Amino acid sequence: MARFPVTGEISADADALLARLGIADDRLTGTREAVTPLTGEVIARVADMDAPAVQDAIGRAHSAFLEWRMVPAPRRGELIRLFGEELRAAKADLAALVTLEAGKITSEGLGEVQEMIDICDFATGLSRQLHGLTIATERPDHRMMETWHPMGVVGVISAFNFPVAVWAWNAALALVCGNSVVWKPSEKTPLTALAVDAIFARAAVRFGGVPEGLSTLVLGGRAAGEALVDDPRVPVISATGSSAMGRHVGPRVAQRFGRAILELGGNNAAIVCPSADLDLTLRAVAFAAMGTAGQRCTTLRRLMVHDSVYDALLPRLKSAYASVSVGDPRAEGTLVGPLIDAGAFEAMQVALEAARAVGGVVTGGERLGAEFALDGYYVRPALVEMPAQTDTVAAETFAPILYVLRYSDLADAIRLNNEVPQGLASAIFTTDLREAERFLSAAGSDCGIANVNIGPSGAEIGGAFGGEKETGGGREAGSDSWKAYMRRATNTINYGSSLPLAQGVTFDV
Ligand code: UN1
Repeated sequence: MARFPVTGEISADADALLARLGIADDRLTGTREAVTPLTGEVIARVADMDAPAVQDAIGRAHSAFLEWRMVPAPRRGELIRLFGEELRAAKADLAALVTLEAGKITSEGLGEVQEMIDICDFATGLSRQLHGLTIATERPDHRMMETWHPMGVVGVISAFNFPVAVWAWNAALALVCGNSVVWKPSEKTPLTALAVDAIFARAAVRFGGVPEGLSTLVLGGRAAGEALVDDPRVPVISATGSSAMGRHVGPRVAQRFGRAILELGGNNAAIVCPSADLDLTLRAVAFAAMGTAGQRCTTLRRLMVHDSVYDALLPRLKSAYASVSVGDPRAEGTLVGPLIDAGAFEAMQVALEAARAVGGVVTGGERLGAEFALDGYYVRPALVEMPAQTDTVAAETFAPILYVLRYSDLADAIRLNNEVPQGLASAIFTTDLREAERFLSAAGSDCGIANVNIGPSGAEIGGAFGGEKETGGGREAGSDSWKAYMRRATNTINYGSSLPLAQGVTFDV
């Protein structure tokens, strides 16, 4: 039996958590309301920063960078190692706050904090591996090499749905690379950001102190974000959010020749082939499409099912949708918590209506539990059988809607996979080697993430994370994503006493 939180029951829990996480009282005053999606009640108030205050923070971050860049990288790694330790100690409380502020179920809240810990471990090791190449030169008595240097202040703009992990992917790498960080979190999730700021401060004390302003938090709305995006003292802006947001941020950063790392919308698909293991497929689809209440950028939004397995898979999928437990994300057994707010619920209803208007057959999608949590938006995830990939299917709606399409030829399914504006994550379910390899080939999925027999969401941090087209092209987290936070200098050294010029040019004065 699903349980829904009752309006009024969250505030006391939230107060205790905020105190345990060490957020100073003076940071919990102001006019911006921090709202829990569990019930819609206000659980705290915080202060917005205006543009001059953001500029001041950037000035301090810039000064911090000038010192920090001279600290040896492995020593910088030690700060991140300590931060990882502090995160381990605070894991349960921070995860509980993620649940209260973003509505994630307990296991996913814990997973999000684990993702922060993982990137800290990765970045600590990386701090001893910021390698450049040594390159063969064409000139005698010369040596050529490359050196990687920090960029400066890295601005991080993050979204509500991963309120702390996305910052951590960026900040852990940026800091070991020798940069300072200014973080503008979503205005929907200021409390988790304040908690992380307090946890980081504890690591900084154990480290023996860090330059003032090395990692700063700027709370606020659009004005605060724009002040960060437009400031020439911020050479790198890493922004996670909608493609609409990226369309503003990208050109503004480019205008001043800054570097943007964009991680924007996804409209992720999976293809279910005739040979697919349907038990495994069902579980993978359920997590990828309904997990995080459909509010991951990697959420599975489109499912292309081969004609030959459609009738075997669809009824099972429908019963999983009908029975998945929706409700209080803190309660054991709940798999789907609330949407972030009324706006998300309305966008979901608009998309479902548009799908119906073009022949989509919708199951689910209705609001649940409104009699308990007046302003908590709980929905039954929606499964929509679509006759074709219409405009509604091609748009990302940040809600648990899975559009299902039939296909008969793999070439068509791959075409559908690619025929949307976004290019983040994708998957194929098959036990046929040829199909799997074709999907992963240059003529296969055009996404930054392409998986076999795993859903499109839930990537681990060891790989580079991001995607193409309207997803923005940025890469974060593992592999060599660190290079985006550094500048490369090519160094040529002449240790001889003549001056041979490259390309055989002579210039004798
Ligand atoms: C996001 O939704 O912005 O791959 C990030 C995943 C997570 C990260 C999602 N590791 O689903």
